Amino acid sequence: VSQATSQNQLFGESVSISGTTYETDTMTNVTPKILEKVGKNLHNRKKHPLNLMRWRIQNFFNDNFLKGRTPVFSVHDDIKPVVTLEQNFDSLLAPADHPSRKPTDSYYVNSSYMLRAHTSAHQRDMMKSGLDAFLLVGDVYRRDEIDATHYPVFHQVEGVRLFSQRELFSNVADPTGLSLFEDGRKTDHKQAIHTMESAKLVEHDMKSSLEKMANHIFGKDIESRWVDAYFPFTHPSWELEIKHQGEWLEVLGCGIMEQEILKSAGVDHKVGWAFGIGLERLAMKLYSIPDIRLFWSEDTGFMSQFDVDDVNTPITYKPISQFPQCSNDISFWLPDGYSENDFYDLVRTIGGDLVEQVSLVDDFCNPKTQRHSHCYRIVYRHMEKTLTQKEVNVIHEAIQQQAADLLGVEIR
Ligand code: FA5
Ligand code: MG
Repeated sequence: VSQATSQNQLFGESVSISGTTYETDTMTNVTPKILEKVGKNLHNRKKHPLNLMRWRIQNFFNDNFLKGRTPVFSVHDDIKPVVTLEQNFDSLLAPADHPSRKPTDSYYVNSSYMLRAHTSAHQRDMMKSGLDAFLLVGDVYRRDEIDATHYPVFHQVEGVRLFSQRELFSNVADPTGLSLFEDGRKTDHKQAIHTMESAKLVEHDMKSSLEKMANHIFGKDIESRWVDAYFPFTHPSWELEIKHQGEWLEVLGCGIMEQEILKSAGVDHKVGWAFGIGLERLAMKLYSIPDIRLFWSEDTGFMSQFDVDDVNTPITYKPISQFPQCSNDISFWLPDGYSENDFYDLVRTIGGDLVEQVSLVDDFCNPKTQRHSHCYRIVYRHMEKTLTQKEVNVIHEAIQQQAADLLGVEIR
């Protein structure tokens, strides 16, 4: 039984997402549990920690980038997360064989639409609509492992800034002879079409802006470093890491936008930079929030701790109380075409937020039959009460049953 068939059993012929109906097909792998999150818009919920984080970032750009008294960056926070595959991948030059396109990594509505895997999915269209500087805040969806820092829905802020030739060279004493473009060679430091001076000025503007943002959020004394990175839609590309309680933490990805994308947006006379930052990761560090599931808690014990009028108020989250964990193992023989992420989704669909972590504890290959089996340990914990072993067993048995029925595994 393929995963695609099982998902169609969940939705039938069509699935409705925020009032729009989409036909399902063999690519469909969204689940009802995931679709429950669409429209929650935690980033727009007043006094939610993700809202506080988003305002810290937005205030930084509003206060530091002004044309007269008007903020340079416009802010967009209610763009729906259903996008075309073309927007999420092709518009950003993702190669046909890029791993992020695999059905095991993203949530597909059908073979034309998906839940965006990053806010970059809107870059091209925002520029095409005439925007030169914008922030875009939104929920993004990825099929991923299950632990305290990974959840299939999280939130990003995308930032884009474009420059005309006059704007980029406005601080150069004598800009005669300088130009943005040349018929050059691609190196580690620049794209073929960019001159070294335009690449370096864009890089400098981006890095100094983002370092200032990190200082605004984490304080003046924070240690940070730039690490070379790769994205299909920027070159060169970097990640910014900050040192937090002795550990380096990746907070954002960024780079000089591929000129081909600006060209497809009709702004090929400009150059620009872009970044994407994850809100949960920042908020977990800034407020000492131990588990990413807490962002979805409706518990007043959680929410009331963020009830502040000034978004810059320092807050240290105090655990409401840690209820005990229960852990149960599940072992099965793998069918052909088995994908771990299919199993993780099934666990989430049935166990919901009671599942704290799923880890592969044994991978066995029978030397005679060459059959593989996996053993996973599922850790259950309720955020707000003690789970009994009996309650856990009911969920665990349902997971075993459905794994056999829907994924075709053979329970050992
Ligand atoms: C991207 O999503 C790129 N679109 C970022 C970008 C934009 C690069 C514009 C260049 C130009 P990445 O997958 O690394 O890249 O995610 C970006 C940020 O989102 C990370 O730095 C991190 O802060 C956050 N993030 C990524 N994955 C997770 C996750 N599973 N849980 C929480 N936060 C995450
Ligand atoms: Mg990354």
